[in-house]
Amino acid sequence: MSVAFTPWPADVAERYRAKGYWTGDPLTDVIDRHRGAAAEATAILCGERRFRYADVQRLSARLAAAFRARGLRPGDTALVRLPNRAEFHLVFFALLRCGVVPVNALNSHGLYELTAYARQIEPKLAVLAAGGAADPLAARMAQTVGPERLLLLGPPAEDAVGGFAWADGDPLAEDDGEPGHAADPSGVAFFQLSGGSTGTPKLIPRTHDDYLYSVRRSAEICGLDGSCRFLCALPAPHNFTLSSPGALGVFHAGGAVVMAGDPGPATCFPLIARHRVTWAALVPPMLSVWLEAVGGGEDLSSLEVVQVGGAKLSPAVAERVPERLGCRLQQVFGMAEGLVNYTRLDDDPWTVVNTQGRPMSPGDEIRILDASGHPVPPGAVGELWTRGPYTFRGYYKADAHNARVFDAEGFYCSGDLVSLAPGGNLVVCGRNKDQINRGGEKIDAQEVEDLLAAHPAVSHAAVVAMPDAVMGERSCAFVLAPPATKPSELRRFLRGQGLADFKLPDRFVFVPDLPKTAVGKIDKQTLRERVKTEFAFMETTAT
Ligand code: OOB
Repeated sequence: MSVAFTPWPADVAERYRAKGYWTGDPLTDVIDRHRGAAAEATAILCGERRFRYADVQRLSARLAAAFRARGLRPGDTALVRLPNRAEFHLVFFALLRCGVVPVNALNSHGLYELTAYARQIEPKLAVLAAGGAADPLAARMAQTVGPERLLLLGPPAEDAVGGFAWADGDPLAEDDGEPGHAADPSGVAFFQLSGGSTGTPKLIPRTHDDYLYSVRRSAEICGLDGSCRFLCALPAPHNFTLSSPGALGVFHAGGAVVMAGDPGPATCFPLIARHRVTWAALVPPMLSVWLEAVGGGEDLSSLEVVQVGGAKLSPAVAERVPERLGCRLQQVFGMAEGLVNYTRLDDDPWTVVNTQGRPMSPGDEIRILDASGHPVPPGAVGELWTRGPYTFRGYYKADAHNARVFDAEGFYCSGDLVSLAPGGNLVVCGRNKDQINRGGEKIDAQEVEDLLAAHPAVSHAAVVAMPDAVMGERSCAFVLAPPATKPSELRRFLRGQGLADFKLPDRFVFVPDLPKTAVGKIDKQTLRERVKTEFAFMETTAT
């Protein structure tokens, strides 16, 4: 059994194999390739715990055995929501070993998002950090998969597997000694999460072949080797933190991943000093926080490269990195759907500061098109379309949406507005999708609008981006509701539905009417303009 997905056309797949992009190895190869003496090297540092490659192999095999003993089979799916701890990686590799295909939800996702994912994948297994007995998430997941298939992670234990327990109270099965499922490398390894713009969180099937290539190529571009110490401070499942080159790229290179519970300087600066961290990946608002915080006597001298991605970095902030942090900057413009662009480590300073880099693979194909589908002249702004050896060919179970965002040649419309700079580098200029990029965290406007509209006082809601000096963007909800309606009530209502906190509108504006386009749709462009003139760069105290 395997998970259904839209494959690349056979001739294209053949070409990717012939070019050596796809090697036919499973994604677990990033761990298992380290054998003998190399397996003694440190793979993960998490609090006071150190995991060698041999430990990650042994512990993930042990967890895989526990999954098999509970009846999980290749092609089954799993819903995972874990914090930034070593166990995230152990569970990920365990699932890959037994061919169980996970959705790795963000730790900030709530019951709403998890339920939406569960509806799509119908998981046979759920893995969560243990809440209290009354944790509604655990209760719902126990209903969905059964308590005997709900694995709860408790506080860190000496033996990492000892931190896990089945919700029915049974201990984990012993290792069965099975080598594990020989995954079909051309099949789906796991689902990445889409930022979304259509109201339903979309899932992105990623195959072993395509993802492993993106990891290998990223590690190569970044020149990683066994001396790399990578700070995993953004959410571990995010495509940036996981694969650009991320934890998987570092594992591939034989380096060490230092887990940080959050990306703030109070957590990260001591970890950098203690573990001599060489690489860190940040979103732009967090880079600004680091730049402000540095200078308090902390030792950041080990830092070689700080990567920044997920949202547009302003050149003024970019310029300050070498002097303030004493390291190089790399801009990363990527997407969970595939394509990742990097500025290269030997690029000239102008390129590193002013562009978001260029595609990582010679197999990446990009087109910058105007609204009628024609290529724009060099330097002009257009919509970015792409296809390539690690860019997916269709969202999971979303035929109607796929028909809109793919063209007949398999190019995917990213919804980003870009221009081409010298050297083939891209500059991100805006977006043509109904999304808010809140400091790298993507908010699907329609998702929040639909939930707001379910409130009895609300007849319509329109959520748009509001420029913000710190976050780049925050979210503003225009709501057609009686003036007596309170923002706090609407926030409580959204929270009550289990929506992730970062998606709660930062500002509510109550209006008697919403502007309409000629065809009668809500005119979001007018609302965006209104937000820009009325609230731009105001201190955003939530109202
Ligand atoms: C990364 O992935 P996602 O899936 O959370 O978000 C993708 C979208 C892009 O389409 C673009 O709109 C925006 O995030 N974005 C950027 C950017 N990096 C991503 N916009 C401007 N400048 C950048 N540097 O965010 C992601 C995945 C892999 C690596 C890095 C980021």
